[in-house]
Amino acid sequence: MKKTILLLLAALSAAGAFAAVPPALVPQPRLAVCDGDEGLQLADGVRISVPANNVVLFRVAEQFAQWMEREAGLRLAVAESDGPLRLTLDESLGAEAYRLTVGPDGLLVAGGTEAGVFYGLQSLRQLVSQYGTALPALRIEDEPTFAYRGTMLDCCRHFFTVDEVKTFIDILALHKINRFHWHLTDDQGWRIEILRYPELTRVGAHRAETVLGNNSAAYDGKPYGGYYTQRQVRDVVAYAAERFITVVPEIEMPGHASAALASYPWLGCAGEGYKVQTLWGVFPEVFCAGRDTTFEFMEEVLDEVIALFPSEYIHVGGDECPKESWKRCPECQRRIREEGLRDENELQSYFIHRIERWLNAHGRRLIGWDEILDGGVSPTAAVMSWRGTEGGIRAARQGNPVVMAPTTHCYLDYYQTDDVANEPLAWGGCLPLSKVYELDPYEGLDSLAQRCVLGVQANLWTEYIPDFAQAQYMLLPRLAAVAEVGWAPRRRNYDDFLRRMEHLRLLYGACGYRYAPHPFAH
Ligand code: TNX
Repeated sequence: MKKTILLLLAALSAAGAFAAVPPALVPQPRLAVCDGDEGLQLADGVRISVPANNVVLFRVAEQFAQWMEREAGLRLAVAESDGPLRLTLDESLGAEAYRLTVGPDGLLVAGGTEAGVFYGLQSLRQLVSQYGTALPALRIEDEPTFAYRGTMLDCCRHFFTVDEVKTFIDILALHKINRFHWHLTDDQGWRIEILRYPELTRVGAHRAETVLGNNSAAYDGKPYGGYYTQRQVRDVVAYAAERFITVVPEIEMPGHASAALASYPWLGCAGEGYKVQTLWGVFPEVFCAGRDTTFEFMEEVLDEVIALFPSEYIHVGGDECPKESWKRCPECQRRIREEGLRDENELQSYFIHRIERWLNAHGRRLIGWDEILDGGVSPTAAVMSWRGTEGGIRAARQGNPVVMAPTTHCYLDYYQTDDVANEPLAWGGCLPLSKVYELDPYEGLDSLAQRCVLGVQANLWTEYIPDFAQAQYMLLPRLAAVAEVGWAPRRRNYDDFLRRMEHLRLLYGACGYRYAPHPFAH
């Protein structure tokens, strides 16, 4: 047995040399120092030990062993007994905080909770990628600034399989992202099975064809569709939870509703003539805010949604809702009169408030895009600021929780260079890595309002992202910049970030992730 355990607590003569090379971690930890003493040689058979009876840490250790096998060709063993690579909990640390030490006594990852240990192991993956199996003596003390570090994937404009979604979640985990915002309903497709309303997926999950190019006049003539069964949704939610990621589902209302209306035309003001959209944009077909049947539908859908997703926050969209059909609809106008609303903006606000009351009564909180501010927002709704940070700033100043996700810094569907001719078609705009990195989620906020900033989020809309290879290309490496803004917003230096990214890109390669090469020295 001992023979196979080739642990060399070596007085690495090279330790001095290692000490000269500081750890290159992304996101940047609070403190990382090489001590210049004895380090640790990892080898096949080295044991990772976890506290007795902690099944969560046991599973985390097994995940880590799998990464090591894939990324470093190293076959570690997991045991409850003593091992040189120890995972442990330390209640004096914050919930997501960790301490990682390498020294002559071995390697210790201590976390405030299992999540902290998990983040420590993400750092360790990067250290092994940087130094190889001969780790120098070092000490890392780390903790994130923001509690919400999110990334959204739009699975409506283009559909991604469960395996692809899981790989997406793996990528988030590597970056210590802890929220996966899953965009599940939109004009071009309804992607989540709702048992009470089977037409949503029988009809709403499929479009007749898809527009070509940048909303040209030509279409591909190919039916396109897909959806996630509730069983698959549960599988994804569990997979994310094992990576300490909460899945925040988005069910869009009252706009971006074409696929739902095509499935159940009585949900719209006109009551007929709807289709799952085949081009991109904003459409006038929205949920009728006058009829109570719309709200009954929403509540029954949300009833199934909250049973699937343990997330405290449920995203209800709220963005880009044209009001023409409400202006023409007698039911909507009656609602405006009876509720004493001033106009259609207040009708949208009525819609969102009513849904928020339902969510709150069921133990959840509402989050929506910054349009939920129009016509008045409740004091408790969380606002995701996408049209710049202005909405977020306004909301934070009045005390609402805020997630910053402005197009200016967080829209990873935009081009990443201005050399558009040599890039795959993208939404437009140019958002290079350096610009993503500049986001300051606190800008414009005094210290009181800053406390309302829950965090930041990267958004990957997929109108022009037809497959998962391109999704990765758009996501990486820009996600790393968002991750660092969310983890370490106050200590940032772009040149140093790029230096550290040169190491992380190697790990992307080892994991088989595709990434855009532009920012790197080739
Ligand atoms: C705006 S961001 C949208 C999406 C589009 C995106 C394209 C938001 C709340 N709405 O529907 O896909 O722009 O960048």
